[in-house]
Order: sequence, then C-alpha cells, then structure tokens
Amino acid sequence: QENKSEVVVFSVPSYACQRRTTLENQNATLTDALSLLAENAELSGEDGRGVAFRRAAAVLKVLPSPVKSASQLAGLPCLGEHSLRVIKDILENGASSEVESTKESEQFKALKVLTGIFGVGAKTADRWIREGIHNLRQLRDSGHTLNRAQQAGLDHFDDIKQPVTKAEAAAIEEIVEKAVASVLPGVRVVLTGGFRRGKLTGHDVDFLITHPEEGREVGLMPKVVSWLEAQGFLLYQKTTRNSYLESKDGPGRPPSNIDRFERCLSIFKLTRMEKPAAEAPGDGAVNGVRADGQRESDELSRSEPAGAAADRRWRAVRVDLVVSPISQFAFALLGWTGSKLFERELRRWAGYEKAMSLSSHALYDNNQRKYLRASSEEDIFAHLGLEYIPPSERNA
Ligand code: 8DG
Ligand code: MN
Ligand code: MN
Repeated sequence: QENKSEVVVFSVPSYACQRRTTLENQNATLTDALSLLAENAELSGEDGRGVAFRRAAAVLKVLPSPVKSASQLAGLPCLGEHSLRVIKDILENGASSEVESTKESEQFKALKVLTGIFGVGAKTADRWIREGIHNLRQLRDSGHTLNRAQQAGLDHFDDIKQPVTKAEAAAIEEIVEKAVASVLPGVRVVLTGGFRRGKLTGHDVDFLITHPEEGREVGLMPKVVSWLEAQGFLLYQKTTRNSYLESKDGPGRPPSNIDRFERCLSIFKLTRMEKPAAEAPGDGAVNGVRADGQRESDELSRSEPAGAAADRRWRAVRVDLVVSPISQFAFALLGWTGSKLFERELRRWAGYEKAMSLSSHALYDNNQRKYLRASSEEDIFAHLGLEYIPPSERNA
C-alpha cells in the first residue's frame, strides 16, 4: 500500500527545449527570486551565473505543484548549489536574504533604471554609475552626450517602461500590415516574441516579415520604414541591413546568436487605446495613483511631469521588425519566438546532443556536413530529434 503522506518527487528532462513550459507557474515566488538574481548577474556582466539562475528558474516553472520542501528537488537537473541555497532559504524563512539585499542595493537599482533606457546596455550603465550617475536626473545633469537611440529612450522612458498590452500589439500589427501591403502585395506579417507565446503583455512588439516568392523581400524594409515615417508612426527607427549573404563564415554559423536579417529597432507613436469606461473615470492620475494602479512615486526615474503622459493622445511603444527570405522563414520564426532561454537551450541541444548548429537562418549537420531544409517549425524539431513544442509551451 502506498504511503499517502509521501512527498511528491519531481522528474524533469534537463534541456528546456524538451519540456512544455506554459505561462502557468506553481512556484512563482521561487522563480521570481531566481530570475531577479539572474537579472542582477546579467546586468553585472556575469552571463554564466545569469544563465545558471535562468536554468534553475525554468526547471521550477514546469513543476506541477508548489515545492514544499527541498527534499522534493533531489535529482532535478540544473539546480546548482547556489540556486538550491536560495530555494531553501525561501522555503524555510519565507524569503532569501540574498534576493532581498540585491533588490535593495543601490547598484542594482541604478543598473535597472539606467538599462531601462532604450539604447543603454549594462556596460554603459556601469560606466555611468562609476561616475556617480544613478538616476535619470543625474544623467541629464551630467551633460553626457547621448546617441540617437539613448536620447529617444530617455525622451520616451515613461511610456516604454509601461507594459505593452495585447490590444496595443494588435493595433500595431494592423499598422504594420497596412504598411507592408501598400509597399508590396502578398507580404506576410507574423507577430513573434512573447505575444506569439500567449503572453498578455510585453516590453515590445516583435514582427517577422516575409514574401512567399524568394527574393521579393529584398529591399522591403527601407520601403516599409519610409511608409511608416511618412504616415507619422515612427518616433525613432534604426534599420540594419542584411549582412548574411555578404559574410565570409558561411550560412548556418554566424559568429554569435545575433542574426543578420534586415531588421529595424523602432519606437512607434501609437494613438492611445480607449480604456473601458468603468476603469478610467478621468484617465489621469488621482493623488499620485494612476489608473493602472501603479504609484508615481519615483521622482528621479520619471522623464516628464506627473500626469503629462496621460494628457497626451498617444504613447510610445517599442517595436522590432525583421525581414526574412521565405527559405529561412521557419528558422527565423523559431528564433524570434523565444523565450530567450528556450532559444539558448535549443542551440545547446543541437550542438551538444546532435552535433548540429542551429541559428535563425539555418540548421547545419556537422556529421553529414550539410544543411537541413525546413519549411515549418515542426520540421526543425524533427531534424533535432525533439518532440514538437508549440509557442505557448516555450515560456521557459
Ligand atoms: P517581451 O518582449 O514580451 O518582454 O519578451 P520577448 O518577446 O520574449 O523578448 P524579446 O526581447 O522581444 O525577444 C524576442 C525574441 O527575439 C527572443 O527569442 C530573442 C530574439 N532575439 C532578440 N534579438 C535577437 C537577435 O539579434 N537575433 C535573433 N535570432 N533573435 C533575437 O531579441
Ligand atoms: Mn518581445
Ligand atoms: Mn524584441
């Protein structure tokens, strides 16, 4: 007879791309804590530690019930000594001292605010912090010359830090559809990134653009951007040309996970969505509390006077556009759907377990010494010997 009081022991495959990770999470307290440590490590230039925490968090995300004791975790992959210590701390004491002190640390807070500016990475933020710049006011007062991206990021800081809703993503999709249709008929636009995985909000909106006839997509991006610009939809854009064909190291093996599609990182000017009447009786801030419930407390990380944003009839939204030839579309779609950890794990699986190199352009088999064709994401999973995982289950 089975012992009913026996604790549940979990079992999980070790690569995130072997697992189905939905947005449902029975261990959010633990995964939030590990994700914060991952973020701190990444912002501090410790990428290895960052990945370790991300992998540990991803394992906890797929557990079917809340972890009650550390003994349940025996045998689970990717849980290093450090992650286990954090988990135990939370299970036993309700919180992790390391997580709490990180959250409160001036260094972490300053890194978060400064890298929250579009165009500012961890290195730049760290340099500024060492000069005593910890917030937006100090950055403005410093007289530093910002590049065009950073200036746009600073100008639209408040808007960009607000999560993008699905409704806003749909509105932007309509604009992008209209833009590509007026420039070249037959073009296909697909919403990728977090929204394709079923997320309800995002930090930006990602699109992949292609044309069913190979080659017709060439030169598309500048035309789309010109159309959007002429219509007044762009507050900022930077287009990068496709360098894939020109590269010497051959297809399938770009030097990093950064791909070479023609892409456009942009900030859209989106007409504000009407809020449901019951929710927005004045649409403005009342006693410092906005309609979205967040307090406008941090004077130092705000870029315009309180309430000013609510008076505008538009808001700024980060949008990424990528153009791919149809022959690489499946790889591009898989590569731009995420999550970032899922992508990383797919490439690790391909390399270590299958001796293949996966990129957002191609899949190369190092043993057969040839490229493997794919016209769908399903094809790619099959080549990799993996069960197909749909986008909604790639939320690792
Ligand atoms: P969010 O915006 O909802 O917060 O999350 P997300 O949509 O998952 O993240 P993202 O930062 O917008 O990235 C979306 C996907 O795009 C993710 O899988 C990573 C991928 N991606 C980049 N940059 C690059 C790149 O340079 N090359 C390739 N191949 N993929 C990239 O963000
Ligand atoms: Mn995104
Ligand atoms: Mn993006």
